[in-house]
Amino acid sequence: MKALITGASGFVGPYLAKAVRENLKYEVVGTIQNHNTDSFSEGEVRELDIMDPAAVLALLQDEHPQCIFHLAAQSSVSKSWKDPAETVSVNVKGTLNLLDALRQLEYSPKVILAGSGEEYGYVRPDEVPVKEEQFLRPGNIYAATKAGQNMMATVYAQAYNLQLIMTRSFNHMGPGQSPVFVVADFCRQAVRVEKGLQSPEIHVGNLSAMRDFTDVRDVVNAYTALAQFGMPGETYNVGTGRAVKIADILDLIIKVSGADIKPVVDEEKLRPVDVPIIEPDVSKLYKATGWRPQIALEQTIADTLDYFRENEELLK
Ligand code: A2R
Repeated sequence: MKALITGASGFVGPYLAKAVRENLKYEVVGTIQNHNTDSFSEGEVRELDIMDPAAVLALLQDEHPQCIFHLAAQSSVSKSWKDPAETVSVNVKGTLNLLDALRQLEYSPKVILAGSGEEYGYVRPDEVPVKEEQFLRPGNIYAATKAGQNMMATVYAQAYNLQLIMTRSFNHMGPGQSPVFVVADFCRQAVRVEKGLQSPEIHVGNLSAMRDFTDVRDVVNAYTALAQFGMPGETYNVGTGRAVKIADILDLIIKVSGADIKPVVDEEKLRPVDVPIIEPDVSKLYKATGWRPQIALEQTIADTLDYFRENEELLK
């Protein structure tokens, strides 16, 4: 049995490949879009530009995977402000290319499409915890494209009887994540302080927002569980179900690091927080799969700090 992972060389892909081998016992084929075949080493590598519909169909016909995890995306909210056209192209047209290729196959593989908790956007405090039926009010182009992906996949699942399972995944964290994301950013700064590369201060933005953070190693186990037990045509929130204040995460990072660090508010990072709390209701995922997050926040932070300690080139 074979699983195909699109966008395999990103943050989630290598963890997912390992989980697929361990949990599902499938062999893994991962697609990369650059020519650097070293960028994915957890399985067989195929080059694929998701923007090329003929190439997507040819790859599926050639590999004949029983299961597909669609991760390929322009995944950065800030980049989606700077280059909305690219984000729409990859996330909407790229996903449509995959869906349309699936429609043309002579069999129907299970497909997990990675969506985002950002799709909910402006959530009122009385709407928390958000269920999958919640009205979507995306607040940025990335979120809008992921909401579009979800809607397109829902239509294709019904119209063509495809086995499409959609996620709305909340914040991920863990070793290997880019420091454009808050937990990796704070951990990197803490390690820079430890090594004397910056004054004993962590530059922070708004710390009052509450968000749900899940270790990437738990997230990928949820994806393999959905591949086994998820219902085609359905959407599942993926998260711990417990929002944490960013300020508390920072305190924990400082505690786990052990370095003497003071937070300093940086005007550049200080964005207004329109949505004070986003917390998902994850009971649908729990009931369908039995999945539960296993890794404590302290452990993720310790591992992420170690990752930056071991990769000094990332501290420059
Ligand atoms: O830009 P690259 O070469 O690193 O490749 C990225 C890939 N990708 C594409 N693949 C094929 N054709 C394209 N036109 C194309 N554009 C981008 O998608 C990268 O390897 C992958 C996305 O990885 P990350 O940005 O690291 O996302 P992450 O954190 O692994 O999230 C996985 C999924 C995404 O759909 C997120 O939106 C969702 O989970 O939360």
